Amino acid sequence: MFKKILIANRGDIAVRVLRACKEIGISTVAVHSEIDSNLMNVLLADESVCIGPNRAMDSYLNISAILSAAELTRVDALHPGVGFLSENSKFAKIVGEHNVKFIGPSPEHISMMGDKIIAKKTIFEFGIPIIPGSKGEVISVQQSIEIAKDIGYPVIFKATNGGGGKGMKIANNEDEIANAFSMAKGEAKTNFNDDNVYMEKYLANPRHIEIQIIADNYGNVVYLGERDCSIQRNHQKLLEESPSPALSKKDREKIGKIVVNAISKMGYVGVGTIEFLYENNEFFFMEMNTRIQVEHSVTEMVTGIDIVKEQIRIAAGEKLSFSQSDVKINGHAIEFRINAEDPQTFIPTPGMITELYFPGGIGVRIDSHVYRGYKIPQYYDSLVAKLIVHGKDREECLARGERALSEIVIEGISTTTELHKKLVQNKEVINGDYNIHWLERNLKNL
Ligand code: MV4
Repeated sequence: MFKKILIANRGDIAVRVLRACKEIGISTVAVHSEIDSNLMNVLLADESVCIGPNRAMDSYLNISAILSAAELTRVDALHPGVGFLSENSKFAKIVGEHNVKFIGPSPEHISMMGDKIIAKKTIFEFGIPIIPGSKGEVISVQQSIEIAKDIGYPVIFKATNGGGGKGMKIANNEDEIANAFSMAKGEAKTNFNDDNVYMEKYLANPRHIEIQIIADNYGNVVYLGERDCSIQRNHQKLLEESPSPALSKKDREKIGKIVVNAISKMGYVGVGTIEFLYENNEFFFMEMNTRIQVEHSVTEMVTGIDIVKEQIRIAAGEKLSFSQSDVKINGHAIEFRINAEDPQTFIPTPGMITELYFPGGIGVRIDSHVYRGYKIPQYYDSLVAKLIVHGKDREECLARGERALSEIVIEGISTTTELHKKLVQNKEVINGDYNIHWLERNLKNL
């Protein structure tokens, strides 16, 4: 097992990784920007290194500064967390070349999934269903029209190197193709410095359902059920739950088997998430995330498996300590993302937390890095805390969520807590009757 790990991240996820390290008995090194010297993960770590000025470009994305910190503190592994450099294959490769184990999949698997066309092709070859569309890039309006004739309207153009919904344009008929094609190319160029786009059939009202997998170096691959992340706004997830209210046990087992088979054939090692659009009882591959995700905790609550600890053990060359038949989905879990944002406009509200009380009691988990007197900086994302509640079934879980939300006190800043209180009382949320557009369509009437 590793002796010392550098955590190349900040905030709640850095605390989450640090907790796993402490429980295994691994020393921790925190790296931080200038303003982050009083961050909880820095205070809890055994050692810390300031890696640069506040802008992420100068610190958390500064590869040479992070490598220097790794050499200076003589760590034997590095955990990238989420966001920042966690899906940067070049970073993963350089870390490995410095004799530091990158806690994640191989650079080759990271870059394979980073290119959306290669990802789709690979995933399809290994038997996972994909959305009908162009074979690769579309290069002309004429070609787009030909493909659309085949798959039917509406269609969507997506950036090959895209993500987060940027560079996506819908065409409802042949007349809209030329405009959508050039708009998508323009946005792709602006956002990703690459104007390549591809085309798919547009699914109007799907859910976002993702499968968590974990794979070791010895060919063992296990799926840990799914998460329904459909309640989102502007591609920012707000509430996630497991199991999905839309999925039967039979459907879960069917997609689970397909995913495990594909991941085995790919030779993928580590934790990963295969994201799907789910419509009319059908799964369509969207993307694969090659890192731990923010919402991994809902899966931990229903499976009882510490995914971060398993991730570290796998990177250290250990075998998975459980098999598929050991994995049982127990009850229900919901994660509420408490963000420092206005609950109506979602405009960030950085500033000092002047009063703080987090809920507790049976089935309640808080993953957070903030404390009373902590000042949320303007430079990074706005996640303040994740409230995760677990219950024997969805009904108890929702009631527990409502109870826990009512106990939260966060003063000095606005948070999304108020929105969550409305969500858990909403009839459609209670019925599990929502899709990826539900929040944006219902925000005004909540
Ligand atoms: C789609 C789609 C509908 N049809 N693809 C958004 C982000 C990117 N990763 C993929 N996205 C979508 N792809 C087809 N063929 C709708 C979305 C989409 C979406 C997906 C998941 C979660 C939220 C979303 C919000 C808007 C659009």
